[in-house]
Amino acid sequence: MLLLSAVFAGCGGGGAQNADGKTTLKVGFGSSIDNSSGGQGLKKFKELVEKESNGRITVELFGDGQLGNDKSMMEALQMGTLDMTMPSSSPVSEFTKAFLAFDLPFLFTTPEQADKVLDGASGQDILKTLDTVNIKGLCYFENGFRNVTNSKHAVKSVTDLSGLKIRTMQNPIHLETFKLWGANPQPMAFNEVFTALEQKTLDGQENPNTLIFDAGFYEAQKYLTISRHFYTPYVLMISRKTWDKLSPEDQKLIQKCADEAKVFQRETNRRLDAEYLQKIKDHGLTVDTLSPEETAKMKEAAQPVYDKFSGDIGKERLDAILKEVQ
Ligand code: TK8
Repeated sequence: MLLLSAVFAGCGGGGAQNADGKTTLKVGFGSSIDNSSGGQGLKKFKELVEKESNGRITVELFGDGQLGNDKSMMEALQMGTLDMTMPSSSPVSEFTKAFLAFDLPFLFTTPEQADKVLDGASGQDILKTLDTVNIKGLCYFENGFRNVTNSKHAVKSVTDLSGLKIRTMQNPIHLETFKLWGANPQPMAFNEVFTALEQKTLDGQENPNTLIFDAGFYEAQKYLTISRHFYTPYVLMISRKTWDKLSPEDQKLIQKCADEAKVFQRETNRRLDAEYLQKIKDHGLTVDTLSPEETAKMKEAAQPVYDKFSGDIGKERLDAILKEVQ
């Protein structure tokens, strides 16, 4: 048995130190490295780590879901066959339910509120639950406020969502919320969405402006509603197996570079959100902004999910977040 595990540990795992004392960290990501804000944040992380370690640690970035989707890359981290990834928080809830907190509709209205909760006690406590699934959570980057697009008609009120086939992430709160809004939600992995929109097996989807542009969804959609119905953080994470192989100094270095890259990435995302919205408009999509009255109606209609998932999130944890948001 001992012999067997020694053999397995030696084969193909990530983060192994080479004979010359150098370490390579392989990072997988679902969206593009060059154009998405998440990708640019990862590039900043790579640049910082390689500089601060004087080239002793190399970071290799693989974008566009080349190494899998959010869920399968997390599974690879658990097995130690991939070092790092950065899923949206929503699929992370399949591994630890505490992350469901961030899926609550209209939880945050400003990015500053999100920063406060994510970087504060509640966000850090939720990040720590990854310890229970063999993963070390480093920090939160920003995917952002999500908006609805579709190819059928303008969505200006919750009733306009009625019957629309909308792709959601594989997440029970997102699914339940869109059902409460009268839509026909279709959970699907990110890398399957473009084709489904193009082939009209879906009417619409929901994502931040940056990804609606970056993933080319605008090419298959006619209407965008600035609804900001969910806020999604990205969770930057590293395999526990990789983490445990690093020296305490290198662990510190990685954490510091992650925190620095986070600041850069959030700024970049907030800039690109407006820039890419303009590009989407330039492409001819009809853009509506949900009015405060309609936003209030949608929030009200979705209220049951707060109670329904409070047990999964943890009641104390949820109460603390709601207090921090106020
Ligand atoms: C890949 C996903 C994506 C997410 C989704 O990067 O699945 O809609 O918004 O960003 O994490």
